[in-house]
Amino acid sequence: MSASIYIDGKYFEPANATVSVFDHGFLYGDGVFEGIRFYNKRIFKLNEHIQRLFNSAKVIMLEVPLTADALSAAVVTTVKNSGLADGYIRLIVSRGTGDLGLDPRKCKKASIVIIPSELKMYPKELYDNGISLITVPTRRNINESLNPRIKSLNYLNNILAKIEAVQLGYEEAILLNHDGYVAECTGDNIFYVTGGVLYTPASHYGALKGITRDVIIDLAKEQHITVVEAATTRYDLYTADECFLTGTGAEVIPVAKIDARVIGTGGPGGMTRKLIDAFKKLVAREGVAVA
Ligand code: PXG
Repeated sequence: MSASIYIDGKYFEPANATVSVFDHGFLYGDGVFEGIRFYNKRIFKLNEHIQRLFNSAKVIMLEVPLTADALSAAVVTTVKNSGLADGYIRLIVSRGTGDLGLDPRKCKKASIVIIPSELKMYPKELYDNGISLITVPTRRNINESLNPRIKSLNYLNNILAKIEAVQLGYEEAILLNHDGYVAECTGDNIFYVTGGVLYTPASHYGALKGITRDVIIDLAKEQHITVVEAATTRYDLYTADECFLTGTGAEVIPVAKIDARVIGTGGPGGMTRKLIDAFKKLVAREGVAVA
């Protein structure tokens, strides 16, 4: 790959794209990030990702050293420089370089990193036949300690859940919140269909307000499907007719089994297929052009 990783206004070859060991993103997970996709040289929902990044930064009292417009322009230029037509971008704002103490006042300026990369997805077989999920012991962070709506660099909660799922032989985990309601998966939101109605856990139950989630809600409404952001129990998932996950990485992936219960027919259901179809059409035509 050519020189293509953006760090604080300069571009670096991947091998030379390094940050300080005193960066508080590294020392403490003190920062925020976004994962963004581009399709055919169009960056999907760029403005929404930038807005969510600024919201995350605001909540952790981190000043982003560029305006939203300048940051968007940097993302566009980085994608352009990469030469990739389809791919994935990791946009990171860390508290910046400080000292070994956790006091963020030592970090004089936040640091911005933009990494373009090739697409990465689950294996095709899972899109065709559905993924199997397992509920894991690790609970989602409570809103009052680290609100899951903040897309922070501190992903240990999700990583522990991922480790637990992988050790049990599963690719993805369901995290419950502190009260035992379904929150989301480690890097995806969850939807389910019962009686023709589309449900997803409301974000205050411990879910990131996913951008793909918002897109699916809008696409469903366009198709006159009733969408309910609900309190969700595992019972609701086990007895659903259909279930699928959404996320920038996974896009839309059908769920076949949850905790060894077959969901509906065990393969992608009719509403899931229709929404995947509509999603594919949308990403092909929408997005901020890179050209
Ligand atoms: N929940 C969590 C906890 C996430 O991190 C989503 C839901 C889906 O949100 P979007 O806005 O993407 O529809 C996410 C985001 C990756 C990767 O590399 C993906 C995410 C986070 C970190 C890494 O696949 N997904």
